[in-house]
Amino acid sequence: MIGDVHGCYESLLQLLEVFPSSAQLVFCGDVINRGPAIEATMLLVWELVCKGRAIWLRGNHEQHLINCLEADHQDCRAALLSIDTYRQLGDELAREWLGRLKGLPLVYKANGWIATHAGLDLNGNPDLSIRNSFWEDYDGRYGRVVVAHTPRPQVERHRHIVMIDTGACYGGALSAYCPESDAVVQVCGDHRLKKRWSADLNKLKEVVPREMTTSSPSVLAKPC
Ligand SMILES: [Mn+2]
Repeated sequence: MIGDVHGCYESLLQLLEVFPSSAQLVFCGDVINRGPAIEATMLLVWELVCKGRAIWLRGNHEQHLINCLEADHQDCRAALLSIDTYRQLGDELAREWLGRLKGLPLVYKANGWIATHAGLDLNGNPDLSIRNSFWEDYDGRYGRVVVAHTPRPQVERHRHIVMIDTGACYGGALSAYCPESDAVVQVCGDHRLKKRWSADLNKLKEVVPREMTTSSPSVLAKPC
């Protein structure tokens, strides 16, 4: 499982070097936007998908781009221009991606665990932007759920939920997590973006309710 890449192409290249070509990868959504090399990142991940090496789950950023590309009203032009991916790719290229983006699955189901971008609603359906209500209410009925979406200082396990987004595009790390072994592999995110977003990752410790049991899986390799 790989957390939000957000256009951090160089970091993704470094991370992929760690894995053998036989490794099955699942990108947990938000491959696009924010970072400096969005098209290169999309092409790299899509190549892995085409080779059968990776699953690219849909994140709220991919969903927003789909919605804006499909919208047929005056406001959509302004909305599109506010999207990094659209600005970097341009109109023609962005529209070429629409079919592929619409085909991205919302959830990946494995034996004993599932993955989706942000979490599940009360009916067990993927919700690409959900936060607190999922963290507080999820009772483990669908097994362990691996999510990204909310950056954390480290990969963290909260009862039945594992959060793997470590804010690569905010100057944090790009993390990969293996649900079978509980291992984490990390490389540095894009530190050039830290200033732009001025996010202090330590402040994120307060995002998740403190009463939830927290533990960090062991980090196997951290070439940062
Ligand atoms: Mn997200």
